[in-house]
Amino acid sequence: MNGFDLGRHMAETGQEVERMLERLLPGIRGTESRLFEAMRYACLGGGKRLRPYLVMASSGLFGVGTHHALRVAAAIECVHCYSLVHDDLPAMDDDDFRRGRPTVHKAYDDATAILAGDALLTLAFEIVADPDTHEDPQVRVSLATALAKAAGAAGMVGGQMLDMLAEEEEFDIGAVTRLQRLKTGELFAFSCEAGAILGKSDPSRRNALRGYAHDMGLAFQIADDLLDVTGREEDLGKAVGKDAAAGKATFVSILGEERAREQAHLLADQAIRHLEIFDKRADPLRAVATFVVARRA
Ligand code: GRG
Repeated sequence: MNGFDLGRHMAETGQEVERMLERLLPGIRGTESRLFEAMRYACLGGGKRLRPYLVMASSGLFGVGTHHALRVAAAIECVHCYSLVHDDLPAMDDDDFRRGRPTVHKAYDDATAILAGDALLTLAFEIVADPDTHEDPQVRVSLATALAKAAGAAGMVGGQMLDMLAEEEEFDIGAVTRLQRLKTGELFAFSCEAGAILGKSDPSRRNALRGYAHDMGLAFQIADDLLDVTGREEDLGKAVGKDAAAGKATFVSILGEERAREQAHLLADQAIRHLEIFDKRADPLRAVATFVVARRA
């Protein structure tokens, strides 16, 4: 990975994704412009753009055209932003700050936040299904199916249900692992598989990317749990200490800080080993696995 500058690479990709989102999000006009404004507020000008970066990095392994990859990158960011908007609502995590500014329901109102989230989710599927995303309809169907599975009841939404239940029920390490695999891991898996789908790769490469994503996703989540305990609000742009206050079982509450940190590093190493079948074009993905456990935000 000699000389690979992940920070610069992510920042450049983030700008390209921002421009694509600018184009794909509805312009602020018409009587319902409040909705369009809230959608743009939710998506533009913030976040690490990690999922879009994974789409671009996995696409790089298969020689996928930048325009096609960027459209899928924008679609996954729309799904991610919808999930953050809904997660922040009073009926869920009830958060006032996200990405260093008021959450969408604080800047607008609850109903507008619900509608903006709904519209972002559906926009993601509109983007993926558009022929401009890929000329082959079979590829578009595969993308839509994989995205639906990752975002829906068998993926992120199911994981969010488990997350709500974790406030009332005792979750052991196995249950917390499953919760996180669904809640955050499946969107990471989609992001990594997207390049393989766009590039019509063989199943073994797609499976290797799925294995990478799951281990990297868990490492990311353990780091997230650690940041909830040790991080600073000004770095994270959101409240900290919420899991402990809600009495929620997390990797850190079960394993303790030290073992959780060790586990995160083990998972990051394991994630990198899934990439052995790829050449140096997989260096961006290798660097991401290292980054997610070292990050401060
Ligand atoms: C409401 C259907 C529904 C789902 C919500 C993903 C999720 C499910 C909620 C997010 C809550 C949360 C803080 C989860 C911890 C891990 C996580 C997804 C953090 C946010 O992702 P980052 O760090 O955020 O990639 P940025 O802002 O950088 O994009």
